[in-house]
Amino acid sequence: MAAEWYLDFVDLKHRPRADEILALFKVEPASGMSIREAAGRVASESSIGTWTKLTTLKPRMRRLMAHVYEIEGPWVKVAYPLELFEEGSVPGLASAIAGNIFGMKALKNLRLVDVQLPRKYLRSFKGPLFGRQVIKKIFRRKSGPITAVVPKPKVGFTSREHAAEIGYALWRGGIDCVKDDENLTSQRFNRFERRVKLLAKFRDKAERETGEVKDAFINVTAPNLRELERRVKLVHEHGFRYFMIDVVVSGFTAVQTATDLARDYGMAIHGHRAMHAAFTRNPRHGISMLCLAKLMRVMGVDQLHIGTVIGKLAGAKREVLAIKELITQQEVEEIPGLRMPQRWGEIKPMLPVASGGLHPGILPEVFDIYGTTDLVIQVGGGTLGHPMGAQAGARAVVQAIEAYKAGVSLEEYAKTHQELRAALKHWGRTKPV
Ligand code: CAP
Ligand code: MG
Repeated sequence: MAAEWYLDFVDLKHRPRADEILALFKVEPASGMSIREAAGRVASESSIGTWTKLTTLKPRMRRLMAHVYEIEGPWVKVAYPLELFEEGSVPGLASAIAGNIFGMKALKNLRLVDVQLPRKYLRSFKGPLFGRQVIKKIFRRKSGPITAVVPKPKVGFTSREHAAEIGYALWRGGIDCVKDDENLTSQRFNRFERRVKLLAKFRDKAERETGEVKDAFINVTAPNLRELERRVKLVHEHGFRYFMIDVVVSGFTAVQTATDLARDYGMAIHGHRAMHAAFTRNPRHGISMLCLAKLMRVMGVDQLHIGTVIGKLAGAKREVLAIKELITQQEVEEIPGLRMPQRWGEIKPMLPVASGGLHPGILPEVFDIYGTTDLVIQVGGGTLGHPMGAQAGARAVVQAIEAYKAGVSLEEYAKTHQELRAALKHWGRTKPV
């Protein structure tokens, strides 16, 4: 009897059942290791195996084994019986299919590209409460884009400066949502409670004065789940329809807690993905952004940063488009090496958020990629760096959207709109790096 049983997990004749979870990995074996042996280790360690055969394994447990059912070059597909996983738990899923396997010595690199989730499993999740319906239900408009601006510098303002000076100016300039930055939580100079209170006060004032719906993406990212819950409640009690959470640094348990709370309070969630690139950026290792976005939709985040293609942060066009389609459609097809087929059943779509290095001069390119109807755009530096100040910066963003929607070039529109003119003079069509 061989001590190892990794190859027992490879069965290229296995035909995945409709209720199995299927994962696509890119596998780079360590030197001296065949792809078959390496793939077997992935299926084993991510289901019921370990480095040796176990004398405690009862025959009935074999049905929980995952199976490598396809190997094509470096691409390996693994089928997991649904019974392996707790229903409705992304932490439970991730600890298996995205757990120990990334550290195995037998693998030089391992990339989880995508995971195909069966209907039966998806039914144990609720998905987003609003998704794209935020446009209609919160902003009472027919189409997007929803506009958001982060007061910059990202941190440093007092709560009063944040709300009364910058936030208010942005709302008055025509922006829908004042957004907290990912690293603004509850620092000494800008405590959470005070920021929420003051933002509510100036939101009401801006709403009264403009007659428009105004909201904020206030960051509830907290040191623990109790505090997270307290912060969500506080935001809700101050009349906001949204809150924001840093979905990666907070962790999957926090995200699922947040989505439950959001349902209780009838709120939408803005997901910021800070830290994702630590595991999504290297195409040979880690977890793809597409896979992360899929898990966020499953858990019920309403809108998520997925990149701009042209802004300051990494993300290739082909991938961003594949993610956009995945999170906005009810059914998507396979793209070899990039995406698995997925049917979403009852799970609502999410809204993509384009952010990072945007300014009025390059917004048309973002709209060419994303369209304008189902989209959130965030323009931080590209508003707060405007030579005429925050409110004019906000106006320039709004004017760029108006021009695009009217089918007029920015230069043409700028002739009669001084804020846009100043923005174009300042930044032109620069693509920041
Ligand atoms: C953008 C931003 C966002 C990034 C995150 C920032 O600011 O607020 O955190 O967009 O990246 O701090 O960089 P600017 P992504 O508008 O000033 O660039 O959306 O790719 O997750
Ligand atoms: Mg930021």
